[in-house]
Amino acid sequence: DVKERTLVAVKPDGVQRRLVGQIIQRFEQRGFKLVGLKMLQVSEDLLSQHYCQLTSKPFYPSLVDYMTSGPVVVMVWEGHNVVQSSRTMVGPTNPAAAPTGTVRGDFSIHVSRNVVHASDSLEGAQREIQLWFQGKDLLNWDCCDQSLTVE
Ligand code: DAT
Ligand code: MG
Repeated sequence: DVKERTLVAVKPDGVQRRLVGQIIQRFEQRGFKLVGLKMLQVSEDLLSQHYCQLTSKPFYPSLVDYMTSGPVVVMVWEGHNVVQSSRTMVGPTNPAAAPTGTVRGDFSIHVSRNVVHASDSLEGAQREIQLWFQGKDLLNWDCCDQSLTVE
């Protein structure tokens, strides 16, 4: 499905370290299409909905502190197999286990400061996109090189 979409976010450490451009560049050069983008300071309420499966974890309070410590840049990327490919590009949750060449493997060393978020499944992506974006803020547009990246 060439219209598959996923949510990717540069977390506060990634914004502070000026990694936004390099992270966007990786998704652009892979061939995915940017259909939504914004910068915001995350509220605790939004974060608890985003991470609803993690709120009872022991690390959740420090995750809240980290994720609300500064602005995030949140994006929706579209393209063939984008959910799974984005997870591969981002790398494992723990940067210590992340291969070089992944965002986490190239830019981070510790699970509590892993630079970037990407949705983990189609259903998760749909849920997260609805949580972070209003439908009107996601654009349907034709990219001139589409016939060169998918059949
Ligand atoms: P991912 O971000 O790879 O989807 P996740 O959804 O399991 O991983 O967890 C969300 C975030 O929570 C993760 O990016 C960093 C933080 N986190 C997860 N496990 C952690 C742990 N054991 N200690 C500290 N932070 C953790
Ligand atoms: Mg996750």
